[in-house]
Amino acid sequence: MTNQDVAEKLREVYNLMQLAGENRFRAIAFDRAAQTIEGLNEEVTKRIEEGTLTDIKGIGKSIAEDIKAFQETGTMPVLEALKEKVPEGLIEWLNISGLGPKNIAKIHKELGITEIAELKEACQSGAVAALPGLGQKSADKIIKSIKYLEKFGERARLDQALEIAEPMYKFIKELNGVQQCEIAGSLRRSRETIGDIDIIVAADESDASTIFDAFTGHELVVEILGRGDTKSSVRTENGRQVDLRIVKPEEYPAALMYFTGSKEHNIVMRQRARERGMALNEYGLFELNDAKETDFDKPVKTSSEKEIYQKLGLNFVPPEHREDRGEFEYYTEHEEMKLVRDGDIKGVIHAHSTYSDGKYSIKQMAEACIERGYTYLGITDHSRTAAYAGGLAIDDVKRQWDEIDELNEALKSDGKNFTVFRGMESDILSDGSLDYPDEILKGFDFVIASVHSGLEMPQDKMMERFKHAIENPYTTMLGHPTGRLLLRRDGSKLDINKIIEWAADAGVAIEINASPWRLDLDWSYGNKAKEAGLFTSINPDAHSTEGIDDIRYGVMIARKAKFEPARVLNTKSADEFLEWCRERRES
Ligand code: DGT
Ligand code: CA
Ligand code: CA
Ligand code: ZN
Repeated sequence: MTNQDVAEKLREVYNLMQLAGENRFRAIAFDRAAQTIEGLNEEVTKRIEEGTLTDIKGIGKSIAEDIKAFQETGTMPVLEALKEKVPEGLIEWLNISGLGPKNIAKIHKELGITEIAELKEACQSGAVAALPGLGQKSADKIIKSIKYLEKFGERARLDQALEIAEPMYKFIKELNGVQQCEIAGSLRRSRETIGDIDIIVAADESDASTIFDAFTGHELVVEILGRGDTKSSVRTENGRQVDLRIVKPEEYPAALMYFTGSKEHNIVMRQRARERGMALNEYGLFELNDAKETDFDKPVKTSSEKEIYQKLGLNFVPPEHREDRGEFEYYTEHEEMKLVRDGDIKGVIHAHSTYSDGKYSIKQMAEACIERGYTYLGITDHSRTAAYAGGLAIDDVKRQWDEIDELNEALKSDGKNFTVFRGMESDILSDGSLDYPDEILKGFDFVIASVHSGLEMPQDKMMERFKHAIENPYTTMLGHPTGRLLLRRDGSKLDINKIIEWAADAGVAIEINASPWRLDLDWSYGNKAKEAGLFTSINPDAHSTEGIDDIRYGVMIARKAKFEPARVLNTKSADEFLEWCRERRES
């Protein structure tokens, strides 16, 4: 039973409770508990053994019992009871944008249907429109949302979201009447996947209408989903939804904070305001009246997010850290956290060439790195077992080493300050060993050890496998630890907290694979990594020259995971990087 398993179960309870129309606050408690368990720096099973489950904030006695029951029986009584009430198919309806749990329950009860396909039919036949409180407009909206779901799925990868958000943001920022503008929501928080894109604008009311006209008329917009006085939503070419909100200039700081989220962060912020005799909402910070209600006539003047934080006893919390994962403790005491930035990255580690499944030669990859201002490249083609990806036989490895040596000579005589390192992305074989004999491994400057097959092994086997790989003195870092592909395939079952401990103890780094498909190591292990002193390397896993630019997504995730430049290997100079790899091997 992993923390992820527990969190998923609790979230299932949350979803079913909403559909069953149970008390909202009771339902939310399960969602909060799921979130807490996901963020735990140790295994929940250990807490059960020690009997300290209820010491965790947000885990009350009753949810603790549910978790224990799950461990013992594989399910929870509360879940079983809900399953009697709510058919499974309905849960998927929650993904239909604009259809809330109340209406889902109503449609299900009145029409006796449970599948999305049935819902679509019922909308088309007029059955949904005939229900009290719904109507033709709602039915049409539901159909549109279902079609959208069928085509694009519910969430986007970071690259897909940025591809729309960045041009939109640049466009809106320059419009007449726009005084301030920022991307908010999950994208501002650098989440690994994005539901919809939220943009906030500060403008005078008299300018709102022309700003909305320009927004809905943008060339990327294919459909206008809604338009009001303060909010407008559109669907764009690649299927993503963008919400634009226009607020009064004085409301902007609070609105930006509110719509940046996360929901969990906002809940704590509102609580902190209450404790200090104030109220915080999307319109601003206000004093309370004698009846302890928000006094909208008495705003507490704040002109930036930073000032709101200060009024609530905190230093500025960077958007990446607004997840209720320890930021309140940290930013009470500290002015800031030193976080890695794009400009800190000096070298490109983890790149493939035509030797295995890359599109370009080593020389072309090196030139692309030089163009981008980097000073070294660690070429890491696949190892021999990865035959499907053109893994290198020992002869190929030796040929590649010669080519790298020659290339370095040529670079030097051209007066270029650039080094290519002999790297390898070695498969971790099923028993945890690396893919070449020691005398070959010895010849690499560094080795990334990754699992590419047998990702589905049971957790205990998988853990043994990783343990073995970490113990190997030639392993410099682990590659994409879970092997997940975002929105497509779950990763291996692993106790990542334990792997972080082992790796940090052994002086092995764990990469943040910067491909927007992976973003693995996941940011949510940032607290654990920091506590353990784990090193990372922000690696594009580039299979082409353009792939090198994925580093930016990795930097976003590394910041969210609280990595300072000193714990990121490729912020080092080429010499320092090599030195670090050697020390690890010799220790
Ligand atoms: P997403 O779009 O699913 O990737 O995630 P977000 O975080 O962008 O969520 P979204 O677009 O639904 O809402 C944007 C922000 O607005 C969210 O992070 C926090 C705030 N917000 C929205 N609904 C609520 C709510 O019911 N309660 C609170 N406290 N905040 C909310
Ligand atoms: Ca959003
Ligand atoms: Ca939104
Ligand atoms: Zn790779």
